[in-house]
Amino acid sequence: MLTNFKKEQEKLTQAYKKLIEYKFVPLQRRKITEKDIEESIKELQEARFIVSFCGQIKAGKSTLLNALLFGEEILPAASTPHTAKITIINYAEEPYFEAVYYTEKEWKELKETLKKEKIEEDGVTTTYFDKYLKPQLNNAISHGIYEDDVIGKPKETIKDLSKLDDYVGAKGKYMPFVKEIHLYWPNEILKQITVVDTPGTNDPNPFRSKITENWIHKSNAVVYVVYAGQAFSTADIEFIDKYLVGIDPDLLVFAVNKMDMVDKSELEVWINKVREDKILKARRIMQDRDSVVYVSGLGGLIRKLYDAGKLEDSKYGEDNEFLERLDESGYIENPGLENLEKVIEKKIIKSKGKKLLASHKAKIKGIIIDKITEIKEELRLLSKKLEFYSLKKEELEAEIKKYKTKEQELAIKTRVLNDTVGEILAEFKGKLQAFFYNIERKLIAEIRKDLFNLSDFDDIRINATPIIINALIDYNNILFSKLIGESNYESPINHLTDKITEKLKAFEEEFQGTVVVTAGIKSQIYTELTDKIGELVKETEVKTKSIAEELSRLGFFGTLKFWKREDEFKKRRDSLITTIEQLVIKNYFWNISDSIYRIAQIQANSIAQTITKIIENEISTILHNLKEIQKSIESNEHKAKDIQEQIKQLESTLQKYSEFAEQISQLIEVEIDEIQ
Ligand SMILES: Nc1nc2c(ncn2[C@@H]2O[C@H](COP(=O)(O)OP(=O)(O)O)[C@@H](O)[C@H]2O)c(=O)[nH]1
Ligand SMILES: [Mg+2]
Repeated sequence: MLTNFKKEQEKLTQAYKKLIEYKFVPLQRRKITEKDIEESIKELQEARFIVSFCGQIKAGKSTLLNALLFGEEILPAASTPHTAKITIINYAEEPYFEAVYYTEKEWKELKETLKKEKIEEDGVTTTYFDKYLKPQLNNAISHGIYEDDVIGKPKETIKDLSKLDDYVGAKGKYMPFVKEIHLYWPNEILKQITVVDTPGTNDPNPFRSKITENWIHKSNAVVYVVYAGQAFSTADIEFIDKYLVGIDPDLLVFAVNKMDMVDKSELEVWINKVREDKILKARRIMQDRDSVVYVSGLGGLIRKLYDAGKLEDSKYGEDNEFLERLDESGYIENPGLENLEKVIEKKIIKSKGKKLLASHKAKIKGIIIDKITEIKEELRLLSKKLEFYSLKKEELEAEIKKYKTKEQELAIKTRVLNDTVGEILAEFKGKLQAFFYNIERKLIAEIRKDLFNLSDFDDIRINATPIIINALIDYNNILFSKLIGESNYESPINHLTDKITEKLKAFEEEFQGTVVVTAGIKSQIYTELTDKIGELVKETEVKTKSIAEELSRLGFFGTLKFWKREDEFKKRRDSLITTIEQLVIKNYFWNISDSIYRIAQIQANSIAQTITKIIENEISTILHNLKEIQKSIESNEHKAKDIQEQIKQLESTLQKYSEFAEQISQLIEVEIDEIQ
């Protein structure tokens, strides 16, 4: 029995083991560990089913089980009415049984119930207690067993199965006090199936019928045994009504027993008729062809006894006539037990086995999917990270480009600034020279006129210097008003400051913090010029005086004839004028012009320098930023490389897992779409 189920079970166990071997666990997502898998394997291995056998007394349940499970007569079977005890059969390496006695409370209740349960026999009314229990108790007493000796006592364990009759046999001395029997036998199939031999129908014992009902409801397959000679009698229908109503019809097997005693084709006609019963039809009972199985329990048992060489020593060994008849029926040769086993297995699989296998398959599939999803998710996160770094790189490279452009722009600006200042100064120089040339020319013309009026050397000595100095003082005033005067548009200085304001305005605005104070240039020039001119006037005075004095000393003509003296005076006067022009006036103006230019140059350059410094600061900030960006690009590249390596590894991991998953999915025949 259960061969297919076991195969599936083995495959699933292997699949679970592969999950561990291939490291599908631990699974982070659902916190599934190796231990959980081991538990699942245990749960799968320990999967148990319950199959209960029920039916009327003497239908042959015990005989059928003896044939199916033991191969010898372990469960007492008898042709006389036999008192049934519910017997729960499980696996053990060595056979033994346990007798469970009624508790005191149960015993008291039982007796009361049986005393109330009336039965009629041959016109005489009596109770179950008087008819059945009382003689049983008397029988026990005759063996020296009183109820106080066993009722309420813990269950007893007995190794000798031949003693079973003492506990369940009609004449058993403990029999009346036993509530149920647990029987253990070394048949592999019992490792997975608990078999329950239930008492017959119409049992007045309320405990037994309750226990029977409980076991039937817990069962994964229920075998209802009917006696072929009286198949589906009223009593059977009553039993079906009482116990099998709540049972899924898919779990029910009808074992028509003692087939060796009837004509099969006749019986089948009857069974087909029964099948048509409205009530059975409505409840879907027996509707499935598979659910009716024809067997001979006794034929099966004898066959097994024979095969094991135990037939001769058994109680059937002597009865040759009986054996011959049985043999002729063909039911020793083929007792139908294999078919019964197959049907029972089908029911078990249909009820619980399939669900169980499916749930384990689903578990395995779920773990595989989760593992693969886990890796895919990890991959997705890594690619996202990688994408982030590549975007970041683009961003940083764009920034570098921006900064480099800015740097170039700034470098150009510095050049433009210096060029502009150079141009402004050059223009200023030209204007300044023209300005002074103009003034100088006029002044020289004026001085020359006055100096020409000087009549003799004394006149020169006394008046030449005041003429020049006065003219200079006059011109100095003119100079100031023309040079710096607010309203004078021709003033080279106004022109200069206008130009500076105009040309450097943009720089000033762009580089905040720079203040081009053109007014400052003017006042600077003014102060410096005032000092300078004062100095120059004094210097000039001294210079002219000394020239004039030198000339007046030259006024002594000595032996020069008087008619020649007039010419000599003019010559000397003209030479004085030329000297004054060259040495004094020109020098004076050059000096002033030069001084003004220097001041303007210093001022303009200082403005340019201030702006340049700011630009340079900006450039150095840019260079610093560029370095930082370059550093981040490098570090990002490093990280991206790491991630790429991780992705590569994870991809090969995923590939490996997919292959393993494929293997497992083929093993347990489950399709897993998510593998790819
Ligand atoms: N001919 C024949 N007799 C059987 C078969 N199975 C059981 N019996 C007999 O029917 C009687 C009652 O059987 P038993 O197993 O005690 O029935 P239970 O009360 O349902 O457990 C016994 O005498 C068995 O030998 C069978 O397949 N063929
Ligand atoms: Mg029995």
